[in-house]
Amino acid sequence: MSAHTVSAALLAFCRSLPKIELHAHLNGSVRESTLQELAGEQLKLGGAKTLPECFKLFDAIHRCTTIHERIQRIAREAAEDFAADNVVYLELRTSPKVHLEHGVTKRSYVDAVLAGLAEYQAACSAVGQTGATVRLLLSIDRREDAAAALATVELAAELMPRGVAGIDLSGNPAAGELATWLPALRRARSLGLALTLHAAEVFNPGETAAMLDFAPERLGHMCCLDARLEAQLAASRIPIELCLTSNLLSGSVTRLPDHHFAALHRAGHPVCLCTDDCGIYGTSLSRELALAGACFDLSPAALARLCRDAAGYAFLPADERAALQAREAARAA
Ligand code: 6MZ
Repeated sequence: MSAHTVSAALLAFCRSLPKIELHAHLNGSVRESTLQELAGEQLKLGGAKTLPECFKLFDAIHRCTTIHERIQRIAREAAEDFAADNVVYLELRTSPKVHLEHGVTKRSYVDAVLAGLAEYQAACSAVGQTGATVRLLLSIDRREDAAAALATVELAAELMPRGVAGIDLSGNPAAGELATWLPALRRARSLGLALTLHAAEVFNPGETAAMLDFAPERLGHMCCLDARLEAQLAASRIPIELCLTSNLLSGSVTRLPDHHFAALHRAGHPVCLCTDDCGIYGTSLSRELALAGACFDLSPAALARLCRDAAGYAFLPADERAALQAREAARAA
């Protein structure tokens, strides 16, 4: 469901662009058909959901997906689906979960995700294709305490050689306090993990100012700012992951034409368009680009530039990021 339609031609153009997805939650990107198979008729995706409704839905999704074989399957399918949408570089994020009734520990959960991604890569190699490059970010859930957050960070550091590239802070913005996770976030930084924080999905000026002061490599959302925070953000030049459909359907913005993408893009602030939860919100990265094109009157060249610029914000070592940027530039030429 969406109040906005985009033309088939614009959508086709956006599909043809090689894209970079930097903000996608694994369990939010679950295929509707897979969820229906796993959960039966009890769970329905699609439609507008307030943030609290959205987090209730996540709890229900987690109850049926947090089993090793299922999480492996969902990870493989997510990589397949983004690649089918012509995403060439994907950063997928997920919070490592403990479900002892199914023998799931944070470590075994992430192993299952990595096994799903390896399965995707193997299937590509088997048909002589390179496939999308996929990196994993581990999320700290705002319901977690300091020790659980630190455990996620230590796990991420250990798994860097297997494709874990950074740490995200996400979850219900009404839960918890930044001070709880700061020691873990500082530890992540000292271990060389890149950081992205969900910020200002709801109005919380003290926390948002502290997050900006902390200066993560990227920020997600940044919807609810006052003039002072806008100035602090502008001065920071921190790249922002923007998710149009998610913000609209969850009510963080009221109308797409008023989305802060417009002002940030106009001001030349570094931004990238992302899906957030393409399964829950029934979207794709191509569709998000097409929506931006239609709502903010962006030319095809401007849309292509958005994709290319996103390569510069990837959580990759400088040489790999430069190679990704060079590939994007060569494709555009
Ligand atoms: C904040 C969100 C989110 O980690 O189980 N998540 N956190 N704001 C949002 N905006 C809509 N969408 C998803 O994926 C689902 C988890 O990602 C976070 C929530 O913690 C959610 O439980 P994983 O793979």
